[in-house]
Amino acid sequence: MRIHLISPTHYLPDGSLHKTTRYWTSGTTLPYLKALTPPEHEVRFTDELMHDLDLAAIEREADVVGITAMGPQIRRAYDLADHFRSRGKKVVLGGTWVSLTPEKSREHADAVVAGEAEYVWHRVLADLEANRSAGIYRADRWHDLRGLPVIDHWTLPLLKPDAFRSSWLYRMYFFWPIMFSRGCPHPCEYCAVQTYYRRAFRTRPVEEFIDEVQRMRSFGAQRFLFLDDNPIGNPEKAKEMLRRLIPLNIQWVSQATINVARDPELLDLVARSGARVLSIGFESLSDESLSSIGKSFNRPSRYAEDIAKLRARGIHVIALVMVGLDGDTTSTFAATLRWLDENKISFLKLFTPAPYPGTKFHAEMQAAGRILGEDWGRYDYGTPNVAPKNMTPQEMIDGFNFVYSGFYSVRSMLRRFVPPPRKNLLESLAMLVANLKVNSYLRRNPQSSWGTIS
Ligand code: B12
Ligand code: SF4
Repeated sequence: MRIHLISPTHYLPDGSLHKTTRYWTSGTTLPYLKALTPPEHEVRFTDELMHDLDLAAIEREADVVGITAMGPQIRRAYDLADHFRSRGKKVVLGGTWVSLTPEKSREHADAVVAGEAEYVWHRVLADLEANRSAGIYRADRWHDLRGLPVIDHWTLPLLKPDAFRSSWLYRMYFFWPIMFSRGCPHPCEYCAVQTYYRRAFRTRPVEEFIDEVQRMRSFGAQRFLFLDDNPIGNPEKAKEMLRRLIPLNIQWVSQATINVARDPELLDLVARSGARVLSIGFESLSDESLSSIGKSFNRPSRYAEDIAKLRARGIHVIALVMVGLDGDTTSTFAATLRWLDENKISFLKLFTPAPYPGTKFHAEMQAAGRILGEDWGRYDYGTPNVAPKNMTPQEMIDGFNFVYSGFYSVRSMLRRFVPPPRKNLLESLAMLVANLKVNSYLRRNPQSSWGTIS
């Protein structure tokens, strides 16, 4: 069969499609699914974030259309699915959001893959080829992440191969995606990852991971993005991997929990293996807020010390912070901004709570009648989708804009970047440029709460 895989983009509030001409990394979902597809099928793919979909060509040439969706892409994914089905194509939906809402997704597709594709994709295709479908396909076990298919990295949908070969700046800008683990063992109640993987956490065999890094090094990859949600979920496995990474002399960025700073051996290995930037879900400075979302392990009283330890090793910290949680009041915003400045956070991503269906947080908010919006296309982290407890939704958005524009003001940048940390000066410069870009975006788009959406 001829298969066309699509990663849709999301709609902007005015109904247009969000597009970009350049991106600093790429997901691997589409080339990975292609590598997983039995060889008798022909596979093409399009990431709509950067490339326009040629609807007519897909209608003409494809037998099956496979669509992935994360976050607010889901609305566009359903629209595309309906479109292609109305043109007689067989449509399969999969990915993070689809896995949270398989029944709803089934209304828009001939087949739905809920969860990992490794054990079911070949069966879906065989069924569709035989003109049948079991509806929702869910593997009966998690994959052990051994012997994963090898992707063709030069086809990464958001990579510009020519720019990578010709431009020093682009080589600094682009982070090659790689994955060490899947899932996360923590219990945060709002988290899609926790719900999707049901808290199962697995790492790839270290040998296979290191082989992949070496393979990628051989074609010039130097800077890597770990796609992992929490690569230190099993600290001992992470240490084993990081020890092997040190001699490969790469630079990497990742998400991780703040626990990365609380284990001296782990922190030392993280720094020596080339970590440059870590995105850390602090979420809140309030113990009450953290306990309301099941993230008490964060312990705000230790944040300052933890961040100082990371910075002392030349690692920049991107803070992920939620606004309007149950322990927050309108005075929380000024305190948060002060804290971000004092701790010299390098970059900030703010989030209004998104009550993803299937999560415990969603169930609680629904039972309390606090869900404000069911338009999943607006689950973009900049829209009030949950009624806050101690403020109005408008106060939450005003507070969001206050923290966001305050953080990306020139005054705050001066406080946070002068003097820069002594190690990894070039990285500090790159972070400063990223701050300046958000500053300029905010001046052009006063509706800044949309600024955090990728
Ligand atoms: C890379 C990435 C991005 C990149 C690149 C995306 C791209 N277009 O290439 C960028 C930075 C742009 C991005 C943006 C966003 N992202 Co994102 N992203 C990821 C990340 C880190 C890795 C994705 C990946 O490549 N995984 C590797 C592949 C192999 O795994 P996979 O996608 O899960 O696919 C497997 C299965 O799910 C399944 N599958 C997936 N799709 C399909 C489709 C079909 C047809 C089939 C059969 C199977 C199938 O098969 C695969 C093999 O088992 C994930 C976290 C994660 N660990 O997965 C978050 C993640 C998916 N993103 C998330 C979110 C929220 C966002 C944003 C909304 C964030 C924001 N505020 O900006 C935006 C949304 C963008 C949009 N346009 O709407 C959430 C999704 C939550 C949810 N409920 O859906 C995740 C889970 C992160 C998180 N911790 O919450 N993202
Ligand atoms: S630590 Fe992060 S990835 Fe893990 S469950 Fe909590 S929010 Fe999700």
